[in-house]
Formats: sequence, structure tokens, C-alpha cells
Amino acid sequence: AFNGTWKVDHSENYDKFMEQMGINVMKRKLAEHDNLKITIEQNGNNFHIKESSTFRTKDIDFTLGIHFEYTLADGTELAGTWELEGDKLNGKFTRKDNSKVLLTTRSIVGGELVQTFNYDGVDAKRVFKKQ
Ligand code: MYR
Repeated sequence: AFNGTWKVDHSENYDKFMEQMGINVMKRKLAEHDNLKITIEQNGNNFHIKESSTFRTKDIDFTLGIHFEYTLADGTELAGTWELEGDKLNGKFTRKDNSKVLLTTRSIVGGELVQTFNYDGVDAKRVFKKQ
């Protein structure tokens, strides 16, 4: 169900979320219009993600339940896991610099991919449309 190419359509509270993450206003303005596109290929428990945005292109491989590392476009390093709970992907990642937790989920809602974020008390979401 997650398979396909998804292009960001709109975001909610993403600026506040990034601010909580410590990202400065200039970078936040750019990130609001990052044209993020993710291509998801799921094979059983294995996922291959192609991320492309105005910042970079990046390939990510992970297996459900297996710890992996991921670096944000601003260089912030995270490590954690994705797990599948029913139809929802639950991600739990920890920042390496301050040990704070970033929670994220992906689910398909009405044919759109909804990704939620929570960091340090601030929630946000981004909604992606299938290409
Ligand atoms: C992936 O599945 O796409 C790779 C792993 C994602 C880890 C968590 C991503 C959180 C992204 C938050 C963007 C924050 C900008 C401040």
C-alpha cells in the first residue's frame, strides 16, 4: 500500500516542528518549499526509499524493527527503527546530539500518504499525493 512515488502536497504545523528541532528561520523557509518526493518500495519487511527534495537526493534502506541511522538535510543525525502496526508505520528515532526522541508515523488516508511528526511536545504532519 505504501509503494509508489509520493509528492508533498501540504504540511501542518511543520514550521513550528522544525523550530522545535532547532532549525533557523532561513532554513525553515526553504524547507517549507522543499518539494519533497519519496519513492517507497516495500518487499516484505524490507523498505527501499528514494528521497528527493530541493536539498538533496538520498537512498535509504531499512528493515522493519532493525535499528538504522539517518541524517537530516541539515546534518542532524538520528538513529532508530520503523515498525509496522496494522496498516501504520511507526518510527521512533533518537537524535544523536541530545538524545531527544522524534516520533513519526506513515499511513495511507483516503489515497494520500500522511506522515506525522512529534518532537519535544510539538506535532506536525505532511500530506503526500501519489504521482
Ligand atoms: C525514511 O523512512 O524516510 C527514512 C527515515 C526517516 C526518519 C525520520 C524522519 C524524520 C524527518 C523529520 C524532518 C525534520 C526536519 C526538521
